[in-house]
Formats: sequence, C-alpha cells, structure tokens
Amino acid sequence: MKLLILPLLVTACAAQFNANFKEGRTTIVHLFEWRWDDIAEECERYLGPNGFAGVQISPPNENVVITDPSRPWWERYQPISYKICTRSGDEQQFRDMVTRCNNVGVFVYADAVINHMCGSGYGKETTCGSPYNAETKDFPAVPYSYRDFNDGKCKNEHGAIENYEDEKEVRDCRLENLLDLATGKDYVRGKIAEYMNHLIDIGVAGFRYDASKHMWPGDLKAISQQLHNLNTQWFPSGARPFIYQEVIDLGGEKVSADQYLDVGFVTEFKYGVDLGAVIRKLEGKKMADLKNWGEEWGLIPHYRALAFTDNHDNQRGHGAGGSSILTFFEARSYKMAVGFMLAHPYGLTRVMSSYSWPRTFVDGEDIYNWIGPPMNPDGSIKHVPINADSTCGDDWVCEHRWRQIKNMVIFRNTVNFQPLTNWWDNGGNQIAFGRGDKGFIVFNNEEAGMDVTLNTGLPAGTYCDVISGQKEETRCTGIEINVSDNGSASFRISNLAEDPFVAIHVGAKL
Ligand code: QV4
Ligand code: CA
Repeated sequence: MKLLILPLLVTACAAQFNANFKEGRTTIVHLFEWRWDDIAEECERYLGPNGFAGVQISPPNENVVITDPSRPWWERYQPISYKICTRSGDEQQFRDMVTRCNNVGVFVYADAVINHMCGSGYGKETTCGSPYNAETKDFPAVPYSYRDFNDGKCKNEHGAIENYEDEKEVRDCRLENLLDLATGKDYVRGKIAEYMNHLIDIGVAGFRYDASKHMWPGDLKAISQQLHNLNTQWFPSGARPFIYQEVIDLGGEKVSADQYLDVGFVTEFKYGVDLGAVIRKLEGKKMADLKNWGEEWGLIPHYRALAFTDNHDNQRGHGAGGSSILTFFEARSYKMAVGFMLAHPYGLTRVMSSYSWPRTFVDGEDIYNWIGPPMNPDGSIKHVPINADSTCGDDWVCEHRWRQIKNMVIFRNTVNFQPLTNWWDNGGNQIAFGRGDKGFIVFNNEEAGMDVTLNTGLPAGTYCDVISGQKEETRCTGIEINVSDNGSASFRISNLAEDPFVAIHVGAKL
C-alpha cells in the first residue's frame, strides 16, 4: 500500500509547479493593459498560430478610478472588489476571451492583487460603481470591513512599511499605504480563494500573485490549497492552477525568494538586472561571463524561476531594477537580451508587451512613468490596431510581434528540453551556444566584426537565420547558414548589423 501512495504524493505536490502549457509551448506574453476582446483576437490570429503558451493579463477585478494623475496604469493595483469589471472589460468579455484563448492552446494567467485593497485619498469613482470607504475600510461589494485588515498587527506608528529589514513589517504593514488585508484570517483567505476559484472555473490556468513579498508564505500556501482544480473542458482532470509569485529579491533583505519556493514559482528579478548589465557592458561585464548563467550567478533554482528581462514596473522605474534594465526603448540591445533569454535553458520565460509613453527624465526620475494605456476621450482603453506589416498601431509597442522576438519564442519551443551545448566565446562579447542538436545561436556584442567557424551540433543542411529573416514556404528572407557534415558552420556578423546575432534551428531548415 505504502508503495502506491508515494507516486501519488509526488505527482500531487509537483502539480502546482506545472504551468499547464500545451505540449511543445514554453513562453508567456504579458499583454499589459490590453482589453479582453483584443486579447481574444490576438490569441486566435497570432499567439496560437505562433506557439505562445500563455498570456498574462492585467488585474481583472474592479479597481479605484484615479483622476489625479489622469487614469495611471497603477490604479489597477488598487482593488475595490472582486467583480470582473475594469477598463479591460466585463465578465462576459472576460469569459469570451478565456474560452477563445484556451480553444487555441494559449492559456490565461491572471494578475491577482490579493495583498491589499486601495489606498486612501482617492475619489469615490470605481471601474464598476461599487461603493467603498477607504477611511473606514468598508468594501461592501466583497464584503470586507475594518476587521479584515492588518492594522492591528502592524507595529509601527504610521501603519505603512518603513523598515524592509523587519520581515513582520514587510508583511503586516501597508505597502505604499495600501490597505493591507489580513491574509492570516480564514474569512479573508476564503474571500480571496472564492475570487480566484471564480476565475479558475471560467477557465483560467494560473495566477501571478502580486506583492507576494508582503504576504506570509504560509498564508499564500493556505489560500492556494483552497483553489479548485482547473476546468476539465480544457485541462486534464486534477490539474492544479499554476502559481508564480512576485517577490522582488535582489539580495540583502530579510525577505527572500527562497522563502516562497514551496508555494510556487517566483519571479527572478536578478535575471533582467544582471543580463541588462552584461549587455550594456556595465562595470566591465561581458557576454563571455554568461557561460555559467543561472544558479551560479545567484539566481533561484531554474525549476522554480519565472524569467524575464523587464516587467511593467521596472521598464518604467517602478519596483526594482534600476538603470541596467533593458526595455523596448533600447530596441537593439533589448532584442539581444530577449533572444539570449529565449535561447538559454534557464527558467520559465515571460516576454513583455508594452505601450509606449513619452519617457522624460527629470533629476533621474521619469516624470511620465504613471501614464496609463492608450485612452479614448471617454477614458476607455483604445483597441489595439494591427498594421498591414503586422506591427501594432497607436502607442501599442507589441514587442511580442517583433520578428526577432516571435521567432525566438518558436526557437525556444523547438529546442525545449535540450541541454546547453557547444558553448564558445572569445573571452569578450562574442559568444555562441547550442541546444543539443536542435538549435544554435551566435552573438556579436563587440565594437568589431565577427567571422568564425563554429561547431553547431546541428545536422548538415542549409538553415534560415530567424533573426535577420525567417523561412517562408521554401525560401529564407534573411541570411542562410550552411552547416557541413561535421556540424560546423561559418558565422560572419558585422558589429554594425541591425541585429548583431544569428539564430538557427531545425524548424528553420531549408
Ligand atoms: C504614496 C505613498 C503613501 C501615501 C500615498 C498618498 O507611498 O504613503 O499615503 O502616496 O496617495 C500608488 C502611487 C503611490 C501611492 C500609492 C497609494 O504610486 O505613490 O502611495 O498608490 O496611494 C503599483 C505602483 C505603485 C502604486 C501601486 C498602487 O508601482 O507606485 O502606488 O501600484 O496603485 C515593491 C513591492 C512590489 C511592488 C513594487 C512596485 O515589493 O510587490 O514595490 N510591485 C507590485 C506590482 C506594482 C504595484 C504593486 C505591487 C502594488 O507589480 O505594479 O504597484 O499592488 O517593490
Ligand atoms: Ca500584507
């Protein structure tokens, strides 16, 4: 009997770390601030056909309306209730999106803002008209009352987190003065689980737990255990919601990412900070140093890591990351960083899809980092127009539609489960590596040209470089690379190239 139980336990405990991706898919795209109807369209016309595994969506629950400044993106991180009712759409549009995305194998990961409700000092308007009173801590649409907040537990006189060295303060006081939910209370845990179960029953595959650093791991575990199995219309019976927790840990704080590893995956913020520094060549860092990229750089275990180059916070100076973070504003370097991330075996990858704003630094601070998504005069979020050349219109950046990034998502799918092989570097900023016998990538981040013959590990043949072009029917619209019988190939990459890196894989073999 004992023998029988062991395998069941193993599968049960491993289940919460399973992203539930469709076979052969690997990468989540964060369609930041997109409307539900546009996401449904994007799943069917682009994400499904190009092998994206999932979409992270902005918080779907009712939030406060902030008019000063005018509709900042961060108003969606100030919940009023758990009604599915925001500028992205209502519950019907949400259901339609989840169904249409699931039907094409692109699963939905919801941004769950469960540590807190709103801050104080904003007007009475909300995205769904629910009444609330931040001063008396009344949220009748949940309902929550003053009894459901941590103020009694917070030991400092202001009620807001001041000392990040005190792990009790970090969890039990208010982040940015946002009303801190008593996630230790059964009633509050029950309301949060009820909200997430509503989303799970609609078809959602998992959650980003927002501000996890500010909740006790035990509370998160207790809440997660109350979650339903996934909807069997799209997922195998017994499938568990995938959890990835936002914990900003660049080291040196009492609260660290490893305290959360048995609850679920954890966002690895060091990834974008360190990779950005290498590609920007800060403090003498060079790409050859990436030979041991991963846990040896102090990153969390790869089998629990949500890897990303930038996110909606640190692309605009919020949260952690600082000046080394690469974003779409530094497009050439950004594509190299995203290309490296998608080629390297470390972690579960998420790519950012942004909207642009007039970034303006005054005394080192971007004074427009609050600007929200493209907006109509009535305050609604604009639809995402798709241009004839498949880029997005208005201020939507759509990095996920950039040929180099989309093709590297396909590269990652093609080389999935293959080890890192055939590492080569010139001791400086020229590197190359393969993924078994499925793919190979070469970077030239030097100020000089590159002309080398390398062992790719790939079968002989002619390959299309998926960075300078792509395979369309039987032809290559970019550079062709000939791999000889012994697996070697020559790579010539000018340092003046539009994108100074080359990637080939067996799916792009002519
Ligand atoms: C400030 C002061 C308060 C004061 C208040 C008066 O801090 O003391 O009482 O003004 O109005 C917004 C404002 C902020 C304001 C706060 C409360 O920017 O100035 O407080 O509202 O009114 C996003 C933004 C925040 C924003 C928040 C809520 O980044 O600026 O605060 O939404 O609208 C840490 C955490 C990490 C967090 C990161 C940003 O460990 O978890 O900070 N990241 C996540 C999300 C992030 C979001 C939150 C958490 C909060 O990724 O987008 O913050 O849900 O590192
Ligand atoms: Ca808290």
